[in-house]
Amino acid sequence: MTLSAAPLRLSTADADFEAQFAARLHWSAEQDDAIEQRVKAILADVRQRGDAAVLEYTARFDGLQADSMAALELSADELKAAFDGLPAEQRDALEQAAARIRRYHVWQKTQGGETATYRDADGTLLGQKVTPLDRVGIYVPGGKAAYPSSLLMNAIPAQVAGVAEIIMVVPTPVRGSVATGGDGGAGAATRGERNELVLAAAHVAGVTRAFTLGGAQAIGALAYGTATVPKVDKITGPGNAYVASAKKHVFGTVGIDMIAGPSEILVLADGSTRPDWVAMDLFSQAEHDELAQSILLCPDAAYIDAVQREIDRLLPGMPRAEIIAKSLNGRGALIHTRSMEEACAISNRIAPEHLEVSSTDPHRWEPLLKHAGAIFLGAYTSEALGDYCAGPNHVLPTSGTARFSGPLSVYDFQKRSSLIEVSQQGAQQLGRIASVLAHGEGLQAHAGAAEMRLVD
Ligand code: HSO
Ligand code: ZN
Repeated sequence: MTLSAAPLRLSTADADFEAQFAARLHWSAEQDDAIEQRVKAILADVRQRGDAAVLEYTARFDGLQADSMAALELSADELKAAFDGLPAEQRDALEQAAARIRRYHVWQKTQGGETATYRDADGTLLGQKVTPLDRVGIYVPGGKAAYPSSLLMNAIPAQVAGVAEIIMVVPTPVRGSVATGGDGGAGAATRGERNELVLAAAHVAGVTRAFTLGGAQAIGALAYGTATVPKVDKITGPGNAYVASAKKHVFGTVGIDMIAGPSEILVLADGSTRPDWVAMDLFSQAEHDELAQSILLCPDAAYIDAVQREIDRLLPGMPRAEIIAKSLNGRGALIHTRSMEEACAISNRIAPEHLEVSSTDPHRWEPLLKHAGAIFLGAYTSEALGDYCAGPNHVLPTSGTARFSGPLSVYDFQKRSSLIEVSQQGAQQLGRIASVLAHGEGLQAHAGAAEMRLVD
């Protein structure tokens, strides 16, 4: 069977454009009730029985047998050994990416991530004190969805924020035949499939502790704490449907980041970029997931034809051609617009996770763009560079949530406390205002506390 990929062709001039556009964009992360029920039961069990429950679920779901939780902990030496065992080229790439990501987030911290105060004329001091979270948990998916780059994107901002302890969990399932033996040490465990690049990235990022745990049981262990796994204050990182559901359930006991949907890219093209570059950028998100969405918006119909020709030419050479084809055929779109201005307006309606402005004059269009997780300006700024090493975070709002939220950041690992120091003089003016409002609310003690501080 020869694969072909033909994203839906639409034109804003078509009478049925709105209906077709809405149908193509439609996406709902439907809750699966069966998953919800199982996750609830696992969480309750982990909460009650701690390590014993976590060990049982890890054996049942991941096939990973351990005689103690200690056997599921990866030592700093093991993480370092994973790093040392990589080819020099991969070690360098990880370190350079980490350094750039760190530098960006250090800069980000200076942009509103530090304690600041001001004084009223009467000497009253007001401001906000910024403090890091004490301990966070980072979930790293296993198997083919394991991205070392995502570990860097979660752990580095936490570290830059000043989080003292970063606890990583990563499932290492045993596939096929049952593995045997253990490595002795703290305890014996079968050895699951480990992703060396992920472990190496954990070394580079400097995680504090790491456990070979996954699924809802790992989220439960982090949220409630067990004798071995420390209870964290916030859990970040992507995961499968069980993990997503578990994160929603533990929200409130701990903070969580976001529940990410499939990846998306929107390319806004004026027709000046090489069409093969744009075709490959569309592929780059499509290859993540059959449900990923790649969209091109362009006022030049001949250019859209050229991109389609490049899609046809390049697809057969892609190792993940099947996933790309399913994604482009099912959710992709090539949209002809009347103008770049109209393309910008449509992009704002979509609020994409990634937005490439593939134009000779990207700064002309950027002011028109309001809603996007990350904006990549100019033909050389492929999203792939941002995914790995440009510096800004690649954990971004999906499914239109860029309308009200932004990238994962240093700020997600900090919190703010208001600072208020009222001077004697300030207490006179504020006391009168507070007294009036307190009486209005019928709260006599509030009024009294304000009035007692009035000098006469
Ligand atoms: N594009 C993904 C991140 C990623 N890409 C990781 C490659 N590896 C979501 O922003
Ligand atoms: Zn990507």
